[in-house]
Amino acid sequence: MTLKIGVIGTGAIGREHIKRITNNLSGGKIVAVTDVNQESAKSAVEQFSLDAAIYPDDKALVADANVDAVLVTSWGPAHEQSVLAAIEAGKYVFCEKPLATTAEGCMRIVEAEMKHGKRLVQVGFMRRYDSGYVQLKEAIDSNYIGEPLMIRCVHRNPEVGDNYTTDMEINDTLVHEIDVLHWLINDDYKFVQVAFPKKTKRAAAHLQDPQLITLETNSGIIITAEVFVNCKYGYDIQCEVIGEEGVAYLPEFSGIATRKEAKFGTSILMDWKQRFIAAYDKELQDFMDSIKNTGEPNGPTSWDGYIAAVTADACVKSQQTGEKELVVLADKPDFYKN
Ligand code: NAI
Ligand code: NAD
Ligand code: ISE
Repeated sequence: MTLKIGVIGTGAIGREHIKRITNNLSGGKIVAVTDVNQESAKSAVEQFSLDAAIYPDDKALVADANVDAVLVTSWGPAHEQSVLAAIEAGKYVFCEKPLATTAEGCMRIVEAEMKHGKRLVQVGFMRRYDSGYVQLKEAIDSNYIGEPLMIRCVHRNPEVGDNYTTDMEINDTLVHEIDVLHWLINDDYKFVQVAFPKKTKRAAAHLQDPQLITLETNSGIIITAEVFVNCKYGYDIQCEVIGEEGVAYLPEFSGIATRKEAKFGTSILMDWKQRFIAAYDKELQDFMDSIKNTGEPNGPTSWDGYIAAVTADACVKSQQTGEKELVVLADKPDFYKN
């Protein structure tokens, strides 16, 4: 069975996903596209020589009987409407993060999915498919480093555009750590606090960069996460889990090492597209395979999207108050318990 996919949002990651589904993965075919910028939708069809219908908006695309599943890769504030339309039509959805930009929006999606009666939605938290994070999880789950006590992580981008704002350091960037870390340690967040260190001269006037976020879990694990999106030198993701019996590190992205002109070195990537390329492949392959084999997607759920949104909201509140803020989650419905 080939899963026939409609794409909503043919920008940067929309095209990356179209390319991998069309050229690298098996079991899926792009049959429809839309973008608020219709020229972008047309040019994506041309760029990848797709045999795909071009629709004026998400509703028309979702209504196409030929579309089995929807890939939502528009900008964050547009996600909720497209995901709800797909659930209403009983279609599968792979939605890039964030699931919705508010906790209330995520809850509306959770409720719509539960009303539908089976899982339809997978959220694009691809780090859970990255082999480095999978190895870290194995080290924790097998008790190799004992009880985790603290985690230190770093999320650095070389630069961002002018439309990137202070809250996006949380909603757009830290959101990956928010998701992958609670999965890694199987714990939920209780308190968060955001501090603003000295600002880099490279950040736009309106942007507070870097930021230092502290997350405290129910069991008392303390996580410190640095987000620095104008670090200039590269795309750098680090994670160190300090346990009672030892310490585990996320592997560095491996490239060749060189010795030249009295220096020994390896390169650092510049682009998120490359750093998690294998994880993006795996998450989408898993989405298509699990629908084919079990009738439901298997990856991060709408509930994971909700947890990320509630935690991000508390961080954004702390950006404004400077205080430690409580993370208040609703009780997890049985529907999302494995
Ligand atoms: P982008 O700005 O390159 O592309 C977004 C596209 O969506 C644009 O073509 C825009 O015209 C279109 N669009 C916006 N609103 C729309 C609507 N209502 N209906 C249809 N099309 C609409 O953005 P980019 O970088 O591709 O990001 C898209 C999404 O992917 C974001 O949610 C972002 O957070 C996520 N993302 C995830 C990454 C990951 O590592 N998982 C990496 C990069 C982006
Ligand atoms: P982008 O701006 O390059 O592309 C977004 C596209 O969506 C644009 O073409 C825009 O015209 C279109 N669009 C916006 N609103 C729309 C709507 N209502 N209907 C249809 N099209 C609409 O952005 P991007 O970098 O591709 O990011 C897109 C999404 O992917 C974001 O949610 C982002 O957070 C996510 N993202 C995830 C990762 C990741 O590592 N998982 C990386 C990058 C982006
Ligand atoms: C982008 O949207 C992503 O998801 C990338 O993974 C992240 O590193 C970047 O900061 C975001 O803007």
